[in-house]
Amino acid sequence: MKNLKIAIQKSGRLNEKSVLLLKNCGLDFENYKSSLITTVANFSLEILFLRDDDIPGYVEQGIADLGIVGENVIEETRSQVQYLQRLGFGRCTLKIALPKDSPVDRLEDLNGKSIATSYPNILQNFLNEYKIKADIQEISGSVEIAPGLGLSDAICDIVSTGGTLKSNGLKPFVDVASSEAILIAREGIEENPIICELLQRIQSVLRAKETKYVVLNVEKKNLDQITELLHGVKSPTVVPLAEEGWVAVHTVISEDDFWEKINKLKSAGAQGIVVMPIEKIIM
Ligand code: PRT
Ligand code: ZN
Repeated sequence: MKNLKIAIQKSGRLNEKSVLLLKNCGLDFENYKSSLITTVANFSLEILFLRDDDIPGYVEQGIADLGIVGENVIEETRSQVQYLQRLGFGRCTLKIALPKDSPVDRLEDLNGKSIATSYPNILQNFLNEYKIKADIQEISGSVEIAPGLGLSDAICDIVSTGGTLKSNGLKPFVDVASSEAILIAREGIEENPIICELLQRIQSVLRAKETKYVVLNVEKKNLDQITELLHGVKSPTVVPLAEEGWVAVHTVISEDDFWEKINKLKSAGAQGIVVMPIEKIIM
């Protein structure tokens, strides 16, 4: 059978986490910085290393079967691809930002103003939705310096920590879109058994990342209260301890409400709580 191809970013913000995700799925490959393509030794897959902007187009045209790329790039290129899985990294927000002393106060104040961006399509959709007529200045990089140069009244750019806006005398004004890395596939290929297998592995890695393995000791008289607080993969495993009247409880806790749950367990009498990372959860 012909190998499938997955396109990931060659270098940049998504490269390292894309490579790590695939390696955590048990795929054995060399991450050659210099080559465009590498073969996975133990899975029917080749990896293409590309500029992120090219990935949705390659997948749409079927040059690659799968891709890992930011939602912002997929939406901007308006590519017809399937969203297979949100991957939880590369999170950022596309925002309109203004110079600190800008008179713009409400969204309508953007009428007649110019906005510099590398995301003209997403921005145009947003402005259409709110019936705002602004002048979009498309520039390919360093968007944040446009207002200072007198090129525009505002910018629309990716923000993650907000540090870049701040150091350029800009303030966030409104969120246009949020984004994270997405596993995409070309239309009609989702049923392929190799893709199903890879997707299952990816989902088990993602599930494991969202959870922690917890072992704690508790006196038997407090066990009911503890098990009530825990709803793990199934019910918790309870093992007797050498000390009479005590048990060890093994369970899985989600990352979301982790500290809240740990504090409740402590209040309910849990002691010697050990927390461990989980590599994979196979359902
Ligand atoms: O070379 P190639 O074309 O492949 O990469 P690139 O330079 O176009 O993209 P890259 O590597 O910078 O980003 C890849 C993807 O990461 C983006 O498409 C987003 O989906 C996602 N991402 C997450 C970000 C950021 N966070 C981010 N902070 N992409 C860009 N930024 C930039 C932003 O443009 C701005 O200049 O970081 C600056 C703002 O960051 P803060 O932290 O100061 O707010
Ligand atoms: Zn790019």
